[in-house]
Amino acid sequence: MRTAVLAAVILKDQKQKYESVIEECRQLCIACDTKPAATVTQLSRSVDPNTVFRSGKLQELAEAVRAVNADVVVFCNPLSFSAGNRIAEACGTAVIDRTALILDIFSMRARTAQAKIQVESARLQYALGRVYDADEEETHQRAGGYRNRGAGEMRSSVIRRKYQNRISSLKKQLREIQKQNRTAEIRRTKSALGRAALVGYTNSGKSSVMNALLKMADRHDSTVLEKDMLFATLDTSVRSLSFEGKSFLLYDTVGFVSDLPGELIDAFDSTLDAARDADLLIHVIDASDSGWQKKADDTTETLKRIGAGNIPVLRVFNKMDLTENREQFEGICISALKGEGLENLLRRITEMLYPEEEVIQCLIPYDKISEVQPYRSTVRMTVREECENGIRMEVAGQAVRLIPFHKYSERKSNGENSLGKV
Ligand SMILES: Nc1nc2c(ncn2[C@@H]2O[C@H](COP(=O)(O)OP(=O)(O)OP(=O)(O)O)[C@@H](O)[C@H]2O)c(=O)[nH]1
Ligand SMILES: [Mg+2]
Repeated sequence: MRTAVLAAVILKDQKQKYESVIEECRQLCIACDTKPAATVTQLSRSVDPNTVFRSGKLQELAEAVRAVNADVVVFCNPLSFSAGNRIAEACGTAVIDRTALILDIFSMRARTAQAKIQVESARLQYALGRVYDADEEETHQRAGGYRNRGAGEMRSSVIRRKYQNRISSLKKQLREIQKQNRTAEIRRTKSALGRAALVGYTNSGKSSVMNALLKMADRHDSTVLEKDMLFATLDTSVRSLSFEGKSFLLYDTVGFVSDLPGELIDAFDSTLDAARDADLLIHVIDASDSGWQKKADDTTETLKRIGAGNIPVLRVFNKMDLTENREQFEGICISALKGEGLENLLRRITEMLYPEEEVIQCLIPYDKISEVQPYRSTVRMTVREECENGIRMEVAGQAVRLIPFHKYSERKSNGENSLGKV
């Protein structure tokens, strides 16, 4: 495990915000297998462009590095390439900023081919930005009569080209993977199931909500990873669920953080499709977090940034077991851990996905199955059992779409809880 010293310049007019920013950086370190052993902060009116900290503080930072024998300094403020280098020189250790830390976490967690490609691409974008940074610095230093292109400039243009070529090749590979995913996606779309995506700040409990709903439907074997750690989920998972005969697809997605690095948003574009293509976004908020409002606002902002700003949103306040006054929360209140409020959540999801829909129970004789097959794209058929006279199924859809099924109808849905596997 690495040992780190956390560092931050706290701007005087943003004093309140910084406590939670530093705490989040601490959590990011832990998620990155790095022990934050000391913190050095400076209250200032502005950030020094050369060394971020003013000189006295830089000395203090170097001493803290020696005292805890740190492997790395993690800056909560963004660092330019040259400032990073100067601080590294003064402290005699590696120096990274929050973006690099987040990239490290994503690198560690990436498991699927798609995630690995996305992370490499994000890393290269970040590195490319720093090469441009370095170029600018060099140009500055040479200002005043230096006419020949320096060796440094030649070297950086070779590096730039190398990075750019690699990024293009990775993008090509991603498009291939996307094409394959699309085929599976088209199959799902044909089944006319509504799609709901769990979105929200990292660690708010999205995966836990998915699991709680799966467990409620006796689907213990298809749960996803939930963990008290930032960015536990990197890859999108999808499961089918059903409530009172209305089936839908539920997507678990990667969590957001404030000031999510642009490189990551670009690189994870295809992973974010799950949110962009959803019919409904279930915005999971950690109600026990005193800073939930700001995190919820930042999530809403990020959803706009990725092009999912116009999709209907259902706000879900999770971890209600850890909090008291419910009155302040406008939305569905649940506890994924205790299994509270889940039926209410499912009802609201299906109401929002399928307004004005009806469900009928049908018994379709085996020799009539091919007759109803063409309607698969306009209604949702959920097989309940195969019996002697045919297949018993629930058929859901707009009233007019159900007309061809009336002749096979056994009874109207009684509205009982009919959780089950699709
Ligand atoms: N007390 C309490 N803890 C919860 C509840 N829901 C989730 N948690 C805990 O919160 C932590 C994060 O849960 P996850 O479901 O992994 O959160 P996530 O939003 O999927 O996080 P990322 O995938 O990292 O973005 C875990 O330790 C959960 O056990 C809840 O209702 N009550
Ligand atoms: Mg998760």
